[in-house]
Amino acid sequence: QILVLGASGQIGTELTQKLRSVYGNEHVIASDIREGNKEMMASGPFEIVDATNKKQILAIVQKYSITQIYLLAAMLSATAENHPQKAWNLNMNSLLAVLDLAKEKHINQIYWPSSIAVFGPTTPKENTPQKTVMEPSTVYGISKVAGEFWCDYYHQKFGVDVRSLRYPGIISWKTKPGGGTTDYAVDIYFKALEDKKYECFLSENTRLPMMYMDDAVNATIQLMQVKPKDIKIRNSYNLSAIDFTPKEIALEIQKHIPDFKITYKPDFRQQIADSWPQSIDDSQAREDWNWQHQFDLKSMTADIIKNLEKQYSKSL
Ligand code: VAH
Repeated sequence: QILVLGASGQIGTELTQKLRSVYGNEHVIASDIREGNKEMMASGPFEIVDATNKKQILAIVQKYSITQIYLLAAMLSATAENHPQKAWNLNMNSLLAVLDLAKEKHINQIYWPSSIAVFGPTTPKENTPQKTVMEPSTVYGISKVAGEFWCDYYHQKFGVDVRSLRYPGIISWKTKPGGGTTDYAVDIYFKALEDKKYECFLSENTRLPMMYMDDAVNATIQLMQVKPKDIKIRNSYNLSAIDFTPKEIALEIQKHIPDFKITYKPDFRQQIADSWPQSIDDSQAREDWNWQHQFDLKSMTADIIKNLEKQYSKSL
């Protein structure tokens, strides 16, 4: 039995649906502090849960005999800069609550996402290695570094089976992200279809590591299915697929929508983006559990535009 915390968010929404298709609707309990989209609410059990409240989580764990938790509740990088204390409380207390439930043997497996935001201005920017300097300059990054150390600690000390990936920017079309620095690469597709123009909050040559949602969801489920002995990294695996700049994604969109126009007006998020790597070396994930991505910028763009066009024509 699986519990997804943060199931109504950008990744939670698609992860829940994929888990339901793999393990069966009744075996995947979705939860969040707000309801999810129609598809999720209709396809299986849903519970309102505050992910920082251990008692509430335990009640659900017992009600459904949960064995695995995917913890997707978090405050992202840009929002966290404006609400540091709230971000720390949400990002840390939810993780510690779930780690404790595993330590106390209420559950036996945890997935927790880390991020390339664990890296900072002093980290090598290109092909950032698995083991390198982690001196983040954002509140979000600090919470992810601390979280990674907690995961490793609970594994070493109490044998907790916790697994983690350092996600790059995740690009989706079903649910929008909220409050991240990589959100532009989602917004741009919606704006391209709605008004054929987009004002980007990052500058044209800001290169960041990114990944299509389908790849991210597959990596997550794949990691959770690996035999424990094959998981060599217990803080968090580097994970990568593609990297591009706002200019490059705009050019790709123009192949489908020739009169699409992009303008640039960098804001405070530019500094966050500038502190992160441009590309990631994820060879350890590829070696240890055979990680492979499917989508590049071209195939991802074609897939998103095809799906959004379908969605817009339905809503007309
Ligand atoms: C953010 N999407 O922008 C997140 C992420 C790689 C960055 O973790 O905050």
